[in-house]
Amino acid sequence: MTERTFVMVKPDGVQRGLIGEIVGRFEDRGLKLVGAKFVEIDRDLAEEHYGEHEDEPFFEDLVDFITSGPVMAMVWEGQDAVAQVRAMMGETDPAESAPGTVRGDLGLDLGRNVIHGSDTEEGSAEREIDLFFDDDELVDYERIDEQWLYE
Ligand code: IDP
Ligand code: MG
Repeated sequence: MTERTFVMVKPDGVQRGLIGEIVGRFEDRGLKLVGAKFVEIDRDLAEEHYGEHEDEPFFEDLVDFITSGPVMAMVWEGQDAVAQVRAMMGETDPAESAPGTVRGDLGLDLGRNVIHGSDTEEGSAEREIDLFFDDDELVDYERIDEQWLYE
């Protein structure tokens, strides 16, 4: 099923110059970029985005971290995009992530795990896309390779 997911290169990934590497992986996979913005997240948005973790001991550190510098926020579209992006990201902890995944190739530490992607829970991706993007900031278009990506 064609769907959209929210992806963000976190401040550590931006500072380490990994935007291109990460975008390239999703492009190569055949996912389609339909929205992107390079922004600094304010505290309110960070707290809302990570609201499900507000009772966790790491919540304040997480909000500090995600607001500590610019992020690359994106929407990627494709078949089974939410689950495919999660698989490409690896585990939450880079130390437990398989080589070949973004976190398994590009990170070492749980608190600096380079990338965010919506989880597969019903409605998560839509909620996050709506938080970061207005409807008119998302682009409908065809990529010329679509007939070679999909049967
Ligand atoms: P996810 O990013 O793989 O979906 P979540 O459990 O949703 O993982 O956690 C959100 C973010 O919170 C993680 O990406 C990581 O940055 C941070 N985080 C999660 N668990 C911990 C922890 O135990 N200590 C410190 N930070 C954590
Ligand atoms: Mg999560």
